[in-house]
Amino acid sequence: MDNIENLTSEILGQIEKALDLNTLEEIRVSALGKKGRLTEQMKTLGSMDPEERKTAGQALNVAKDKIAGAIDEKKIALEKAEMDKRLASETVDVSMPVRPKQQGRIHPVSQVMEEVLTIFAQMGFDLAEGPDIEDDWHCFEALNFPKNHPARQMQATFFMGEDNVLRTHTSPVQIRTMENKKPPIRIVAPGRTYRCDYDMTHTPMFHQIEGLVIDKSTNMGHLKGCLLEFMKKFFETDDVSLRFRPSFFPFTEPSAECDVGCSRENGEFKIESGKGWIELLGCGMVHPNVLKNCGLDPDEYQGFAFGCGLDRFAMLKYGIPDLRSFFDADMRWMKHYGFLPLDIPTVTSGLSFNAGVKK
Ligand code: 2NM
Repeated sequence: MDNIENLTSEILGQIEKALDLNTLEEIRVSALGKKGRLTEQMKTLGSMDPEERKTAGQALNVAKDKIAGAIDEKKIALEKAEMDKRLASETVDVSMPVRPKQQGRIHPVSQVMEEVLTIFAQMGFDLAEGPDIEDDWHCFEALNFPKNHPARQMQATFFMGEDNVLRTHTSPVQIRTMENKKPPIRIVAPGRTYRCDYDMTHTPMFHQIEGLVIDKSTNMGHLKGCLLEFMKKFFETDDVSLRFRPSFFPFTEPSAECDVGCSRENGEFKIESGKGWIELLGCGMVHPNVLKNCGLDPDEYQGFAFGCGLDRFAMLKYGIPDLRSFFDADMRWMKHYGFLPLDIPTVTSGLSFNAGVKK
């Protein structure tokens, strides 16, 4: 008996001192496992006489319960300690900065591209894209350019071998769309365009966006409403007036140039009605020849198209004077005119809520 009590207190002592769950499990196996010290004691009961077996059996059962109970208690305590330790090591300091100070910036053209696409997407336009290298058919012929048109000449267009050119506008994307899709069509085609030109307001690569809407009764009223809606959203003011002047493009008839009301006071340029005008884009009703070239019947379908330079929109909205600086990759310029990567434009937040914020 003495034996069992000694053994019990020895094992309880070990349990008490156990520092982790593995050690505790080892103690349990060595005491209560198949070959454990208490289990071995149980095996000796068979050889005892009945009286002795009864007392020894009871004592062993009491010892087993005590040890099992102590192990369970210790296990809970150790598990809690381990969890506390893990929680302490995994805490997050919510007052720490999310990330180091941003160095990179979003280019004003990318910013304006996002803004413009966000607005047109909300107005129900699909996005259409096409290749930068085009063939003569999609870039000129299908668009009703006469063979001798100056835009086709060497000094205006970059030629890429026999039949291929760098697209001079994104209109080929509209041609491809009309060739492949039955109206109703409502798309915008943004992208890089190329012309042999370089000064304050022209770079050999620039960005355009063109729009195209084709249906059975689409008319110039729709064009005007569409552009007015767009200008209000883009320039973030309701005080927008538009003026349409007759113009000429081979691919539209009638054609118009669209001006938007603006003021230039104290060196500040502002979009508002009733003062001056600035030319913003070209537009018109798609020429019947263009519709025919794309396999559409001009007696069944008609529609409007417009096109404008995104770089120009960026210059006007964010007050950037020289177009050439757009493509200098000058980090100081980017720090001044660029946008922070996490400020993504949405129509509801005000597209340029981050403009002018100190960075
Ligand atoms: C402009 C001005 C006016 C235009 C026309 C077409 C097409 F393919 F439908 F005929 N695409 N884009 C267009 C019309 C482009 O840019 C100044």
